[in-house]
Amino acid sequence: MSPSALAFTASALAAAGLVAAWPPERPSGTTPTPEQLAWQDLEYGMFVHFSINTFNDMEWSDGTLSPSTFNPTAFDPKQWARVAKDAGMKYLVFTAKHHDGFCTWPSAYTDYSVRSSPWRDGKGDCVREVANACREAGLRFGIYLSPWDRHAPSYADNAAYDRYYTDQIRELLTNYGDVMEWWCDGAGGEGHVYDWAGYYRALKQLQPSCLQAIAGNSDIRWVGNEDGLAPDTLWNVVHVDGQPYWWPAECDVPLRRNWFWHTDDADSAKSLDHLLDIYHRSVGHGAGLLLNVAPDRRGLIPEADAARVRELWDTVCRLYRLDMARSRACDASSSTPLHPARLACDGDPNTYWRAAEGDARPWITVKLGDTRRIDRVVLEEYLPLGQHVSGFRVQCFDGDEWTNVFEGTTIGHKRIAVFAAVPAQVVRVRLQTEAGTPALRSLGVYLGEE
Ligand code: FUL
Repeated sequence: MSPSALAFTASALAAAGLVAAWPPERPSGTTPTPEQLAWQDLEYGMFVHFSINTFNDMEWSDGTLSPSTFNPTAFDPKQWARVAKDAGMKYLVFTAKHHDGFCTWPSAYTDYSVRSSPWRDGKGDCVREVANACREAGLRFGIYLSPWDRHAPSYADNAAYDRYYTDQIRELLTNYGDVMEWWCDGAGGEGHVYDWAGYYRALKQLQPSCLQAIAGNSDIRWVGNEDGLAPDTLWNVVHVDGQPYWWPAECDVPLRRNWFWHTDDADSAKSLDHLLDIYHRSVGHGAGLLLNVAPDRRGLIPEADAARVRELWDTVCRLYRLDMARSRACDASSSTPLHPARLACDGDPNTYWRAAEGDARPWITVKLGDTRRIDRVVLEEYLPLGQHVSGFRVQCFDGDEWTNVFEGTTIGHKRIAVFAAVPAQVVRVRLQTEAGTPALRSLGVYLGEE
């Protein structure tokens, strides 16, 4: 087929809406693995800190608390999973072991675990029940296994501890089904040398699609604070020793002041406004959000906390209920044959608009059909082709003139731009790139406030 016939066929296919990924577009630059891509699409998860600290009003205990204190009266991770689902969360990461070394599963490698507790006569296994509850509810499951261990005697000997930690990786990745995220941090243990490369190898041998988060040779990076906030400019590609890596960021933050449940911090739960701000500055800046909700001594998420996270999701759903750009007429400075502008507004996450190579000033417009009041625009890049946008400007035409309403830097997985409400007939987004050709998976237009 001649090139012009190919282009004709391509545009006919595009016009008919048959624009799946054929022929595959050439990505430019560094791109995510399929697992990273799937993780980025989850956007929002629940962190659950629940262990021996819960029963002792502690955040960091030193490995000497008696296992006899661990005794939830109504342990029910199905309730956690229900809360997470109702709150719009797509995954859950559970503390199998915190810094104190207490194991919430009956590890074969230590007695400092639920097996030595009175809970269910020492026959309980929190990790199993949490994993099963997540699976039943359709939540992806993750495990936090703290490298810093203040109980294990082997911790004093690097090589012995590496064996211990690796044995526990093996237990947890062999006996509990799919683990989507392996969460480990560098807190405490300063001066201790961990065999991060060995842990990563063990992890990938056992479950190649499991993503290591935060510390060590991770697939997901820590955003750098525990406030739940990603910076305005967030690149997924980070250079390590001069080599580019796709390294998406996760924001972790507790709902209350502390990570574990305490007797005296119920009134420290973040307000709805605060949580909404966190959502907009994490997910809305292109990062993932892992919000911690702490079960109490019953082993249940307190009703007030459950209500707060549900309220957050209800609000997000209300703000982003009606996309005024959906299926509206689009235009662009240029496009590639199979990827015309309208694919940014078709609501299909697998299609995208891509500007033509060499387009130095790409822009896309969407006609809203009428004059509408709008106060937010949601943009997403099509990440299988890489992240390219380094700057963007949102402009509105009210029937008379164009006004600039928002200027931002990166887009990446998602960018939520909120501005004072304005009337608009046409919305235009101008893009700037440092290198490569931008591809927009989504352009949404909303009115949230009012
Ligand atoms: C930190 C820990 O020290 C905190 O206790 C908490 O688990 C938080 C999520 O990570 O590194």
